[in-house]
Amino acid sequence: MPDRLFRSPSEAPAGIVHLGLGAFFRAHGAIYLAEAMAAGGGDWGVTGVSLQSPGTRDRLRPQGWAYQAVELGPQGEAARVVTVLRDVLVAPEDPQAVLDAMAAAAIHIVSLTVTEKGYCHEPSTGRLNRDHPDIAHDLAHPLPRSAPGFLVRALQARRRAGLPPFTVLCCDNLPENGRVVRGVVLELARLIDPDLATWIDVEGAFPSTMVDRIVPATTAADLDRLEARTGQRDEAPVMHEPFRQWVVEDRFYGLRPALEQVGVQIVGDVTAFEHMKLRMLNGTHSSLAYLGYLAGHETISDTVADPVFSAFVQRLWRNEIIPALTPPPGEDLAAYADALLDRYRNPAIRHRTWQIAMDGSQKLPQRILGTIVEGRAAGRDVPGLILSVAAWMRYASGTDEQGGPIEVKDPLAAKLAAQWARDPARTVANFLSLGQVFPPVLREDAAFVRDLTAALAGLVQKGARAMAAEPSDG
Ligand code: CS2
Repeated sequence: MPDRLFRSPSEAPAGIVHLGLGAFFRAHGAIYLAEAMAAGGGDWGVTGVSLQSPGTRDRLRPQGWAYQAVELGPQGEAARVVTVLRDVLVAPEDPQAVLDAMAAAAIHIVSLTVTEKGYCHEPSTGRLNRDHPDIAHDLAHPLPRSAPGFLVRALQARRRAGLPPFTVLCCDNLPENGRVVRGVVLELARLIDPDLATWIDVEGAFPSTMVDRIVPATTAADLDRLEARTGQRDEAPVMHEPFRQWVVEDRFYGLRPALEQVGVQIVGDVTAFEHMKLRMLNGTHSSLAYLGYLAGHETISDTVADPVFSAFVQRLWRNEIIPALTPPPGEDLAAYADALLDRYRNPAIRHRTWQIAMDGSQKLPQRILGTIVEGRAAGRDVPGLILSVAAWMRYASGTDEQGGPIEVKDPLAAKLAAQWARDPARTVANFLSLGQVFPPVLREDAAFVRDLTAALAGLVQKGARAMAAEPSDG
């Protein structure tokens, strides 16, 4: 038996609680924090919290919370051991322990990667969804289940103890993510304790951030390959591309790590960076995920290795997405698009189209629909984005182009499948009636409805690859 990876955990107290201890945070924020501590000092160790299952905690505990982050470059891989975690808690097992950790005086920041659906908001409006079962639970019980519930109850405990609030640092792919989380926290707090809501409104700090690194799910083959190379067994490594970016608004309550010393861009307003990244990266990721999956491609790199799809995504950037964006300071959007295509092509990153296709109902509004609304208002054609929306509908029907089943993961999966009808016009009308996803302006846009119906009919008749080909190739 090979040795198990192990490092003795540091005794220094944590300064950060992180909600949602998935692979993304462990391959991105955690590494920046480790580097910021090495560069600028401070007690910025992290207490990680899993909001759902104990798997990550159980794999990390025998390793003293250490794990490897493996950079997958086109020329080979390089691993480093990350030791920034001080403890890992599993919220459903002991929600009080999570609240106690968040309410500790040493905690200055609570960061989050709980995915889009973790905010329990309506994606089309950003408002708290009061009918969400976890929100209904959190309104009725002092020990929460949802991320907004933990934030509100922990802030309540701090206020009662005479402590300042922590900075809430949202690291999910939502536009103006600090504003979104602030909105749902204030809405929930108002329903629980209006004085608390006023205190959070005045004192709370919710900087917005843009986060970027492609982190495909770790596979069993990754564990075995790493063990063969290092001679040590790590049950919880994370895989990531070389590229990384983190842009953070300088609006913290009190202390923060020396992030600017390790390449984090600290800015006054992150909005232009967020739009660039969400629409150019995540938007095309979703397009390629639905179309690529339907065309039989397993990963993004397989999809863009097909010239039809690499030409398709370049047309999307050039004709439909870039014209609607304001470049952030210092960014050249055409160069950003070229760099994205290189990142997508990295053959070492096996990022499954199925993984990215998950939770489309929560992702489409900010990734694709906003660009369509703005494009149409400016009189621009957006055929590739419309095809992407049709591909999402086709995917969400739960049946692939060969008639086989698709395992659709989405909080609205059952509802989405029920919208599918034989007639494309009916299917489109049904989907557009989902107010959580589609803004009224698109439902009322007759030309959009017509083009979307034609795209869907084309997908059903000719398939995704033929539809993604340029009209003259088709
Ligand atoms: C992806 C993102 O899974 C997805 O939906 O689009 O996780 C993407 O890889 C990251 O945002 C890259 O920073």
